[in-house]
Amino acid sequence: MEMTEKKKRKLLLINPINQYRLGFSNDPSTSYMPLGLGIIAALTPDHWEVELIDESFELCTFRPADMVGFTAFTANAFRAYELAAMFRSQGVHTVMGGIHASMMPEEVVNYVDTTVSGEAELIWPRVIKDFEEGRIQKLYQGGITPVDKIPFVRREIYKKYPYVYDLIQISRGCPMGCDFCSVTKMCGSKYRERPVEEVLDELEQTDRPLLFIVDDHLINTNKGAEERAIRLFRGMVERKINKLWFGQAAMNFADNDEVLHWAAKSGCTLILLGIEAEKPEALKDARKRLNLKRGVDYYQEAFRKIHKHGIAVLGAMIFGMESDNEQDLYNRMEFCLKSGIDAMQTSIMTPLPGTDLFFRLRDQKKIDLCNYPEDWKHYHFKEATMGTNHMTREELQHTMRNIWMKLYKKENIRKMMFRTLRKTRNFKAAYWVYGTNHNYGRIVLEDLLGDQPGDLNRNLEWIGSKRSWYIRLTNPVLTIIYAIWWKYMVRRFTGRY
Ligand code: B12
Ligand code: SF4
Repeated sequence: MEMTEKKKRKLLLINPINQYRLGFSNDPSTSYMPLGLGIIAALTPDHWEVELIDESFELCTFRPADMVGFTAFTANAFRAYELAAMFRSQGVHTVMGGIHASMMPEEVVNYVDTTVSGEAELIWPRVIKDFEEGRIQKLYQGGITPVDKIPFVRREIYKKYPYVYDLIQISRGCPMGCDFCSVTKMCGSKYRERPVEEVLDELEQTDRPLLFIVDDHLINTNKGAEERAIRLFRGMVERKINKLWFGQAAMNFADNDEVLHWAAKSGCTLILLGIEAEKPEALKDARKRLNLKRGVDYYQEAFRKIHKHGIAVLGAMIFGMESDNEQDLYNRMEFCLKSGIDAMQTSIMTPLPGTDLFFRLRDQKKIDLCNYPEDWKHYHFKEATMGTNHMTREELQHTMRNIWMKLYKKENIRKMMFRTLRKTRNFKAAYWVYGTNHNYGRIVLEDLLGDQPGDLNRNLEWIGSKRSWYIRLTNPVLTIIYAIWWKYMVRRFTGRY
């Protein structure tokens, strides 16, 4: 036994984090487990020891290994290259996969020993075998995985870190092909839906009280999707998979009352809706067909239906579409404030590599931050990398700073919390919304955070400034609510750790 243990090869799986802008990794409550690496771990044979290093929690330093595997979003790609250089200088074989490697394999091959483009399920066993046999190649194409070949995520690798959420993926692919999005390019245009029973079995292996279903569309647009969703949510209730969860969906999430009923019953508390814009011209820019088809007038009706079931809405909005002018940005801000969305994800349009938007704007020489790979570190959606047809990059950035200061102002997010409570009559939803808006505020205003007078503290208050009457008035109310619910909430929202 001891002999076999000694002979095991070592695979380090690394989630590199952009050190220039931490983004979601700024806070443990928004540091999510890298699911792709859990799949790689599941596909790796037993005679390999696998260890995860997640830079959301610790900086990666050199440690001996036979092979290092990086995953990376575009915003983290440059950091992956820095780390790869460190491991390569010590003779460790480096491999990179994930979305950036899939969209930019021709770049990635210059910085790591082996690049894996596309999904890993069908190709990773071969990569490992080739490595063991001394004939590993520079580039592998993974392609699209048939749904029955997707393994359960090997969750034990996440145990070393205090992730607040469990993550699960129940389907891949999207036929919509929006202009700015890489999902159709990465995962193909057909929905690949895992069998409901299998998803429920995997869910039973998760043990955190909070869950994030990462699918881009919780309810796909194909035939039978609603019925399938109901089976899933009902199955969660029947199997007593007791979670508070959030997911991502398109506007069709609100179509069917029975779907909403079972979603809520199974613990759905917050749903991210890809709204993107309230202006049809901007939706046309982005080829956001689904929203155009419904019409922007439908949005509020959808929010109302969702609220009725006690679920809060996280509106994903994009600012800086090609046709946007300054007034459009302020109109979008007003929409965020008044439309009835509860939490606000407000991103700056960013040309992700591999998307139609990227190729078009690159050819038109409209992307300002294009000194790759260094400039990928700006591609985290909180920094303008280009202007619009009516604004320069600097004007866009400046306007966004003003808008963010208004949207994520402490008074405003507190008002939004009380509004959510009124509309959903769900305290958990209101609390989640409050935390989410706080987190987004910290992410978009990251460069203003500090502990000196004039800085913004982590509670989104200006250090040295007097508190407004609204904050002073509502503080006692919140104190009472916390006193009653605090223990329960801490247990729910921080997991068992
Ligand atoms: C979950 C998710 C998140 C989570 C992150 C969870 C996490 N820790 O990874 C959260 C909510 C934090 C998030 C945030 C953002 N996200 Co996001 N997110 C996703 C989503 C919906 C699913 C990713 C996922 O878990 N998939 C399931 C796993 C199994 O798939 P996978 O990671 O691709 O892994 C497979 C392969 O890539 C490969 N692989 C992966 N890693 C490795 C490593 C090796 C060594 C090998 C060999 C293979 C390999 O094998 C796996 C199995 O086939 C994708 C969309 C999508 N469908 O992919 C967008 C996506 C990844 N996100 C995206 C974006 C843009 C963002 C944001 C910037 C959005 C915003 N407006 O703020 C932020 C910023 C994130 C940041 N750190 O900078 C883009 C990224 C594009 C890019 N080129 O970088 C995507 C593709 C969506 C899109 N619209 O295009 N996101
Ligand atoms: S934005 Fe949503 S609907 Fe559009 S391609 Fe991406 S995943 Fe599909």
